[in-house]
Amino acid sequence: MRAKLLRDRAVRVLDTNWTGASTVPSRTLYPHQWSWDSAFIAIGLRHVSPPRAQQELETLLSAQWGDGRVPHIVFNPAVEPAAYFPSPDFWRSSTAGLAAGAPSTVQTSGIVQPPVHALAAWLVHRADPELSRSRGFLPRLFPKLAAWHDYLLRRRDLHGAGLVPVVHPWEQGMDNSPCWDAPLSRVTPAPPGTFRRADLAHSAADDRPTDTDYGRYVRLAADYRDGAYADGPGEFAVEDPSFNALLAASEHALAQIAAETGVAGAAWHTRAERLTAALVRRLFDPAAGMFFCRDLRDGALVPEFGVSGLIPLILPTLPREVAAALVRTAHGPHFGLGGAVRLVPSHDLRGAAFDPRRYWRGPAWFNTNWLVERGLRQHGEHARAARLRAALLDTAGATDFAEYVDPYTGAGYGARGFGWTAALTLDLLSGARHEDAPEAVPQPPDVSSSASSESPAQS
Ligand code: 2M8
Repeated sequence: MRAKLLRDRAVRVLDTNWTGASTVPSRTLYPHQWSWDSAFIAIGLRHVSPPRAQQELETLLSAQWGDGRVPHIVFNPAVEPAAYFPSPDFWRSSTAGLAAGAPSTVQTSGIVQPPVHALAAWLVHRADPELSRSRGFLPRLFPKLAAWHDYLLRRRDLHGAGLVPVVHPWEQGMDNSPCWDAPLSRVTPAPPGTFRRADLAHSAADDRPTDTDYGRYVRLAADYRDGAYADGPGEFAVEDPSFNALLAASEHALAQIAAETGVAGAAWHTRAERLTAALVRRLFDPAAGMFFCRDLRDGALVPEFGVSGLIPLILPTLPREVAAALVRTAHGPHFGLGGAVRLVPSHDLRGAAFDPRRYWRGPAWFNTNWLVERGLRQHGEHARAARLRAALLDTAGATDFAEYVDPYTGAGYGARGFGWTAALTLDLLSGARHEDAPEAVPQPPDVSSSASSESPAQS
């Protein structure tokens, strides 16, 4: 009965946030369509309305740029520009993004977010394969998803190291993480009077990034825009474990999507394996038992324990000792899972920068916890996964689907009625999700060679 009530409440949140073609993360703080939010939202929506889950992804991908990038925000023209900053007149996608193939019919941002979409598309398909086939869902999405991954692997991997760097903290999604402090400190902030934040109208300043950091976000985005969104060496370039792990997981999903549409999928599995190998080679620190970010400006690892470093656990063929180390780290003093905390914090409990309520500097988020839960199941840690699942469901219900929570007390912060919190609650509640239990994929013949950005479609 409690589960039924929680489900009904989560469905209501998604109904409230539905605009007719997609779902906003929050009616107040985030009144447009966000890229990785929509992927997580589709993963939950599939249990309630597979057609809407399909439409969620289709709407996002209809705003894809000609060069393959999927923008991090698709703006709703019916929303007042002042409701969110940076607004369309900051990004100027249809003019500044012309050379990169930005659409002319819709306004978008020009940066990206983590590529969770192929994974979401595959899970949405699995929820109702008949409907999916009758609508030609995967055949229509497949070329777009393939172009999206090709953009990341070909245009972004400027160093040929086999991983995709992010060029703005907003691209990685954990915007204010202490992992960005050192690489961001080199960026000269845009002067305070040159932009007007909209976020502080809806949340406490103490919970949000500082004005100086906001000035740096604005500077980086404006420079990228003023260079016509061309990818080249910029002031900020960081290889991040979570972004690349999600790409690898989505490459595995793309292999399955390819096979479903009648195309041999092995090449995408191979590319996923190369990403997995590059992640371990470049970002795993065996002594720390943790993945760290690598700052490409100085080439050094950033030794901060952010939750991003636990996300590679979702990868099916992570070496056994690496997966075991991550499970230990998640349950050790830095993250406290199974002990001091209810949910995995976004940052090191012992770190100097830890703050249990400031945005991405300590609070627990539901999407990252959902990924850790999935990773624990992936590597056979079912009892631990079940405990985390129970804590997620309790906390989502008790906080009215908060955007994020204090990892110790579970007190809710940020927006309420938050899209992915409600959606992932639905996913965790659904018995059917176990049909989608992560599976080991066949080991491709050669995973040892260095990464290649060659498109499987062309090989
Ligand atoms: C937050 O990011 C936006 C910028 O993209 C913001 O702070 O205004 C992040 O939590 C991000 O991961 C999320 O996708 C977005 C919308 O929920 O909000």
